[in-house]
Amino acid sequence: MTSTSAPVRTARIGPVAATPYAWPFDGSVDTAHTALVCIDWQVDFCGPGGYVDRMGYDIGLTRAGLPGTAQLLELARRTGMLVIHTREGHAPDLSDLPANKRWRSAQIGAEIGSPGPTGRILVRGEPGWEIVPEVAPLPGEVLIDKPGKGAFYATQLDLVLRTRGITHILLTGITTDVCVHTTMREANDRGYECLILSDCTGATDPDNHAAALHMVTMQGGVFGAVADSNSVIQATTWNES
Ligand code: C5J
Repeated sequence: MTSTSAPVRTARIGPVAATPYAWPFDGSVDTAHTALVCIDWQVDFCGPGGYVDRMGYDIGLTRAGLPGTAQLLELARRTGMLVIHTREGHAPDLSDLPANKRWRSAQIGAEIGSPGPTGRILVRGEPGWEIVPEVAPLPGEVLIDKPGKGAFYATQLDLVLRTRGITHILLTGITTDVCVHTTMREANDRGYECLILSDCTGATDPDNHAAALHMVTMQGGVFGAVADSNSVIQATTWNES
């Protein structure tokens, strides 16, 4: 049987103009070994009536990274990168919701599991848990459902990355200082070479966004490096076919 789908032409990324070093550390990487990880672009974190909105934070801040992420998604799909989307959420019976996480969310008036304008907050299958249309997954892209902040904890992410031969990771998503940072730290400890995209992320507090990016640049790039989406696009060149 012959396949009807044309093979995707791959490209190389790097060196990317990044801080504190030109990314990646090893000069460049084939897109076949690179994953674009899109973290928690869910209504609950950037849509009206969702969790972040219910806590009283400005969803304009968490939505700020959507155009840059859409731009990188287009690049990733065109050049054969592995595209991974994550979703934070809990089982409808809340059996995977730690009591302290539930209690804290109640303190700020947005108890996880309680009903609201976008369904039950942070519950799998509810409208608020879905990824927003601007960066929605395409059929065949990997979806990782996680109960916590880091995308490696209690998920199959590491297995998926290793099975697909991924060594380098581009990080987008929300929020910069919480789920994106936790995931970047987890990935870095596992040996993945990480780049966080400043214009493809956002936090509920602008100073926290800036501080989270700044932290990455310490110690020669303690968790990897920081760049923007245009720098990645400019540093991408097609492989000879
Ligand atoms: C938070 C996340 N902030 N996706 N989750 O609770 O960053």
